[in-house]
Amino acid sequence: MAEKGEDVKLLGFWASPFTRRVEMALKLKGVPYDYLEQDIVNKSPLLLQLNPVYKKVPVLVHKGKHIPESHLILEYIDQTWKQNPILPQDPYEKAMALFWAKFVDEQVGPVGFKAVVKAEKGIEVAIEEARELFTFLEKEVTGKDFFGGKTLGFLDMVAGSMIPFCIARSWEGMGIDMIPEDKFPELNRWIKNLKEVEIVRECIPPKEKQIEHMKKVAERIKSA
Ligand SMILES: N[C@@H](CCC(=O)N[C@@H](CS)C(=O)NCC(=O)O)C(=O)O
Repeated sequence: MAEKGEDVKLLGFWASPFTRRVEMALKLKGVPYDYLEQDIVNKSPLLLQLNPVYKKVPVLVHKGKHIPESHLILEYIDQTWKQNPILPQDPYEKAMALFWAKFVDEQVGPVGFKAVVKAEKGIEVAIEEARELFTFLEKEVTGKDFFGGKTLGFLDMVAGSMIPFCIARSWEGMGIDMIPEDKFPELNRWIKNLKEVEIVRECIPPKEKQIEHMKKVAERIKSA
């Protein structure tokens, strides 16, 4: 079990899905930690020192060792504190959880958010392209409470922090229902299940504040 004096620090940013998922994992494991909110525009010397390669949050610091990149941090947390496992024990299941997590961050994030905001081929095309990606996830979660099965796991943390509690809020700000219930009943059921998990609710940003934040991010993407 996690004990006092674990000496865990998390450098993060309140609206960052990459940070939110790490907080979910720490809370699920019951690991006490100090949270150090970062300015991701004017980066602190500490952030630059701990993540000199990418200069991004999150960074986890444990007993003086620092780990960047949210997927690696989640794996580190899972291997360091064994209670409430978040990655599947079965090697194939684990590989697939990592595969879909990569898909969420590398495809759903850029196509579902940046391409929709830019809408270079028109908004309808952008929405359709994003929805094509959701059909993969719809299939993956069919018949399960969570991607991880009966309980919240690695892929739920990655996809949950990114999709319903980050980019969906920007679509809502644009008046788009990107994951309508009639097209994606399983994903909608999963989102409802996520909202019932206390540690998820504790880790997600305040909705209105995030919608405002995502509008500003969208403006920056449009004018880039
Ligand atoms: N692949 C990274 C992505 C982290 C990331 O993009 N963090 C953003 C905040 S949401 C950041 O720090 N951005 C600062 C920058 O791009 O300079 C991870 O999984 O941790």
